[in-house]
Amino acid sequence: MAMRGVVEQPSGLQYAEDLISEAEEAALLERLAQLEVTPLVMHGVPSRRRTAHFGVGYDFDTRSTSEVAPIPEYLLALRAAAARFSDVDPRSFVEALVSFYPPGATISWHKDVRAFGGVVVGVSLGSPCVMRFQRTAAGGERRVFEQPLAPRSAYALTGAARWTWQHSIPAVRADRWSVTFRQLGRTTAESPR
Ligand SMILES: O=C(O)CCC(=O)C(=O)O
Repeated sequence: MAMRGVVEQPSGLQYAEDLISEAEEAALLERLAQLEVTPLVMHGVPSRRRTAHFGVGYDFDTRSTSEVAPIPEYLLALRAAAARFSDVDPRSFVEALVSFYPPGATISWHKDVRAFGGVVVGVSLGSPCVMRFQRTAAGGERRVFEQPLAPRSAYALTGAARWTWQHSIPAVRADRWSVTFRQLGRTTAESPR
């Protein structure tokens, strides 16, 4: 279903296809298939999307970060590629979040929490999907944007795309994985206030 609102490209959203090769994607998917991913339980209802956190975890109840299992070796080359793409030091990506979306799984409208830094990079594996963006402009008008995410592509959220726009992913049709890399704290001049 088409989104209602005035279409506007979010400032600070970058997107590139073919961040990795098909062979690299296949090798990663093989590793990820062995990973234990767990649903988020909200109000007693488990989400279809399942995740595994590395490096840094986030507790939505206490709104705090914690140290969790280190980023595994097999994700380090992907982290380096994500860092080259977004022009940051790979070591600044202290969190890697692996998300698995079986058919029908979504992620609802949100902004990434402020505990994380000014550059978020997501890499898509498996089936394609669409990432939706929305913000309310002065005067209350809704601004919207849709970014198709191809397998092996990367997106970066910086500036307004990171701090002002919300994003979501409507139900995927077939298995999709994403690996998102985040920094900790206020790492860019673009962060708010
Ligand atoms: O799967 C994705 O690429 C989006 C993930 C996301 O929005 C999040 O983890 O906050």
